[in-house]
Amino acid sequence: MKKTVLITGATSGIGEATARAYAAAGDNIIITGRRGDRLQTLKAELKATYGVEVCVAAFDIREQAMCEAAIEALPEKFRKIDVLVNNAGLAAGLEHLNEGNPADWNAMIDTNIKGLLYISRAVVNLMVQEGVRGHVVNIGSIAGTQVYENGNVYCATKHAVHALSQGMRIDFLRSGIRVTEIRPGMVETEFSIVRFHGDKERADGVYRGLQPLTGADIAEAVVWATSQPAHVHINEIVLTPTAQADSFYNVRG
Ligand code: NDP
Ligand code: 8X3
Repeated sequence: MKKTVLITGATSGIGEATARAYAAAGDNIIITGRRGDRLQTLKAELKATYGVEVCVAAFDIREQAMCEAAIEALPEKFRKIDVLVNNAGLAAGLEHLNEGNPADWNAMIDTNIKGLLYISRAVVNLMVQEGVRGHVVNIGSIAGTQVYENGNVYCATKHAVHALSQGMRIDFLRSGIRVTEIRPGMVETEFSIVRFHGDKERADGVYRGLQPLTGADIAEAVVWATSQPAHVHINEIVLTPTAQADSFYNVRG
């Protein structure tokens, strides 16, 4: 059956690939992110290619009022949201804690934790109000259970996503809302460019000598997890490139 899916952070990487995957499956989508021009381009492409309905909501997920206003303003035909994909997020900086930039910490904490909370609260309340037994997918990370040198605050935010996913699974039990945490290792997106504040060469070095995952690999897992029969609850999926075992071990050719 056709679903309505809201994906945060659909302007690039995993979120954009997830929007494409749901549209390809014939589902209607709500795509969000700050870069409205990219969202409009994606909307035009997906409507033309797959004939699905696409709603664009451009806002900064760090602003609670903007999150609530965006959900309140959804047109009638997009209000029965079956799936929320909490994907918007970032790493900013990679240095020892005492050398870290508090502006980077705030960006990560405000986006990866607080933004996820604001949008989840608004969307889950709408699911309950509309009588939808929905599904929340949180994009966590292998950094949600492991901490590597210089990863400090980013890893802490993904540990928080891991804890919140468990908490949501308990709190939404009676509403019949399922919660899946998808926890990738290395995925080549704009992630490292953002982490290194636009230094593309340094970002490329992260993936040199191994084949990383793609946004499409993660999207496939998201769509699969949300396509299971009503009695099946996929709690968690951990995906790494074949050349990566965990946050510490990988092989490069
Ligand atoms: P990208 O940088 O390619 O995409 C990040 C997305 O998040 C963009 O669409 C961006 O949109 C959105 N976003 C960031 N900040 C905000 C904000 N303040 N308000 C609204 N949207 C925002 O990276 P990925 O696709 O790799 O990252 C997606 C998720 O996957 C993140 O949560 C990341 O932590 C997680 N992840 C990534 C891994 C990787 O190796 N790439 C591995 C494990 C997890 P815009 O800038 O237009 O606002
Ligand atoms: C992103 C992957 O290894 O940079 O969550 O933490 S990593």
